[in-house]
Amino acid sequence: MNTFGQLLRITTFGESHGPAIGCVLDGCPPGLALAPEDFVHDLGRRATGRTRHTSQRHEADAVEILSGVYEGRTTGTPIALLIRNTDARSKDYAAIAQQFRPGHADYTYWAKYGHRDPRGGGRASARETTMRVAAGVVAKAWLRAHAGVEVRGFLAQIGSTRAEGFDAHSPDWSVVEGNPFFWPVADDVPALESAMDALRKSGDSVGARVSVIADAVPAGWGEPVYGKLDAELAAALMSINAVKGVEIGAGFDAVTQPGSVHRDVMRNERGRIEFATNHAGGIVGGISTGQSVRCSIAFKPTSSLRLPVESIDTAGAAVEVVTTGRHDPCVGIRATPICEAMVALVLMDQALRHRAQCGDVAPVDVRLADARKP
Ligand code: EPS
Repeated sequence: MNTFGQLLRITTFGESHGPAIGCVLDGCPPGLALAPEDFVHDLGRRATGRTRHTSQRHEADAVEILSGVYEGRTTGTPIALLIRNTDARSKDYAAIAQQFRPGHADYTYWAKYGHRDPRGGGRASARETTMRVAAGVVAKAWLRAHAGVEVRGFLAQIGSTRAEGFDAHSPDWSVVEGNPFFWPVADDVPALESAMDALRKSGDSVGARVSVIADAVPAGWGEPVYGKLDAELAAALMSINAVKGVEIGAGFDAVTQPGSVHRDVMRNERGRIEFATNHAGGIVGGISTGQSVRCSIAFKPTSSLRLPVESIDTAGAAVEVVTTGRHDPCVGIRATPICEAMVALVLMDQALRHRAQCGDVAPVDVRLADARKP
């Protein structure tokens, strides 16, 4: 299962220390403008080695478009993208090749396959997320051109520090993009930098929570039973390495909200449907409501630590594991563009499916607007 999506199918391939990583996107409609430069911004937001707060592996992450684009536009044939790995340091992994890092996929890959590439985490490495972001660039561009949809995210929490005192439904995106953490409150950034410096020196790691908002999603995207929009978002987001939880809208807070609070009251504002709140996260019955689609994603603390820990090796012998690779003290810090990409890919797939089934049916809000206008 290295492929997901239905009308838009994404396959990623490659290992962290192999010659290259890549993806194939099948099902993108023709005519979308696409050039290698379009990938630079989002890949740079995700990349290692751009600030002192992430892994210091330096990869250019330059995308080669191998197919599916002619004279700067997609042709409707599979889009193949490739990035060559240039800064792998495989000797860092020699000592732990037969050992299991607690909390890492080392053990489960070995238990399942018996034979694995341990260098840089192999296929279980965060390096794999590069191609999700590359594919997401295409989805974001199509969503913007097709429906004016914007998918953006921010970091809502690092460890026990929560972002507070800002509009979580509509953050100031220039603040989010203006610091190395995608943090929505500018005044907090100096303290976060100090905390991350101290954490890095300690050798330990923390988790984080990312929030993603997709604005201008029209009503009607999603499937009512199997293939619900929220179910597919949750599956796609849970497929990102290190993700341990996904919430849609109010998420687990819905447990304590009375129904009278949780329901998002609707009214007709001069022919347009408006909702007083968005506890549903823009999805009801598996189908988008026309409000912003909102989700939150929990990342566990990085499992590769230079702090020694007792474990076992592939022969079952007790060992002390020390990891010497170039690791992130908090993988969640550069996860915002990864989560945005997964949301965009799911939305584009659902948009294509909606168009395939209902493309010749007028949008409900237009009919309502016409019916209620004086
Ligand atoms: C990773 C381990 C490190 C990170 C890597 C993810 O690999 P290495 O030890 O080879 O530097 O640098 O992240 C990336 C290379 C990337 O592009 O995200 C891991 O175990 O997940």
